[in-house]
Amino acid sequence: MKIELPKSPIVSKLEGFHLFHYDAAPCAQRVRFALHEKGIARGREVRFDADDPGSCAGQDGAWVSRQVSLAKKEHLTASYAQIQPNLVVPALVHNGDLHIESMDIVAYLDEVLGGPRLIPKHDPALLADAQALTDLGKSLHRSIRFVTFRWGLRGLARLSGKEEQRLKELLAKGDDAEQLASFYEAYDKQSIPDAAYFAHLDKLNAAFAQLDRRLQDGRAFLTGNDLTMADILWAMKTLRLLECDYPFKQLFPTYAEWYSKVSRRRSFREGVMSKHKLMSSAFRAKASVEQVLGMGLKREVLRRVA
Ligand SMILES: N[C@@H](CCC(=O)N[C@@H](CS)C(=O)NCC(=O)O)C(=O)O
Repeated sequence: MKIELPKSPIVSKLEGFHLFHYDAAPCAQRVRFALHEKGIARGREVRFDADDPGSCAGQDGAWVSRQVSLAKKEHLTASYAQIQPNLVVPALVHNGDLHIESMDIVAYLDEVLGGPRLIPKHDPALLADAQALTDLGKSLHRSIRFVTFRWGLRGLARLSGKEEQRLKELLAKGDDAEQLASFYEAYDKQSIPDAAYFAHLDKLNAAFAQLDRRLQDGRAFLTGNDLTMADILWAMKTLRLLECDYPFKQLFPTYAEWYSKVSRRRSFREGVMSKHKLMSSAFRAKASVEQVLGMGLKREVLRRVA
C-alpha cells in the first residue's frame, strides 16, 4: 500500500531502497527475503531517522537498512509514527515513495524488480492458490502474536504504562489498524488468557496440518515447483514458532522438510538470518530452558494435538 502524502520529511529525500525494519520481526523478514530473492543485497546501516545527505543516498544493488528496534520501542516514537502510521515494521521507501504492509511490499517488489516471479501472475489457478495461502497466513497474524508473546516473550514484551499511553497518542486519531493498542491493553493487564491462547494455537495447528497434507504430493513449494509469496510468508511464521520450540518435525514432517529446504536458500540465509542469528539463538535457548522447566510450547502443542 503506497502512502500518498507521507508525513515524515525524511521520506522524499530517500534514494533507492530504504527498509525500515527489525531483524527479529517476521513481517520485516518477509520483505528482506523477497529483496534478496530479487538479488538486492543488504547495504549499509543507518539510524532509522537519519536525514543527512550521506544517509539518504541510495546504494547500487543494495537496500539501505534502517533498523527500528522493537525491543527499545523505537516504533513508538513520534518520528516513526510519521513514517508508519500503524507503528509497526516494515515500511519501505523506494526513490521517495513510501510503502507499508509487508505482503503489499513483496507484490510491489515483484512488479518493479526483475528476477524470479514471486507472484505467479501468468497462471490464474496458481495465482489464486498462492493468494489463498497468503490470505490464510495473514488471517493468522494475531494467532502468532498471541502464541509467541505468551511463550517466547512474556514479560519482555510488556509495555510500561507510559509506553502504552504513548502508543495510544501516536496512533492517528485512535486508529488501531494493526490492533496493537487493544492487544497491549489486554496483554499488559493479564498476560494471555488460556482460552484465547488455546484457540489461537488450535488455529495454527490446523493450518500447519493443512499445509503438511498439500506438500505430501511431492511438490517442492507450497503452490507447486516454484517459490512464491506464500512460501515467504509461511517460512517466516515457521521460523518464529521454531524459535519457541514448536514441534514441526514431530507433528508435520513433510512441512518441516519444506521449511528446511526454504531456509537453506541463500536469500533466506543472507536476507533473513545474517543479522538475526544471535537473537534467534537467544529465543531458542529461552525456549529450551522453558522446556526443561516443564512449560515449553512443544509440550503444550503435543499435549493439545495428541
Ligand atoms: N500487517 C502488517 C503487520 C505488521 C506488524 O504487525 N509488524 C510487527 C512485527 S512482525 C510489529 O511491528 N509489531 C510491533 C509490536 O509488536 O509492538 C504487515 O504485514 O506489514
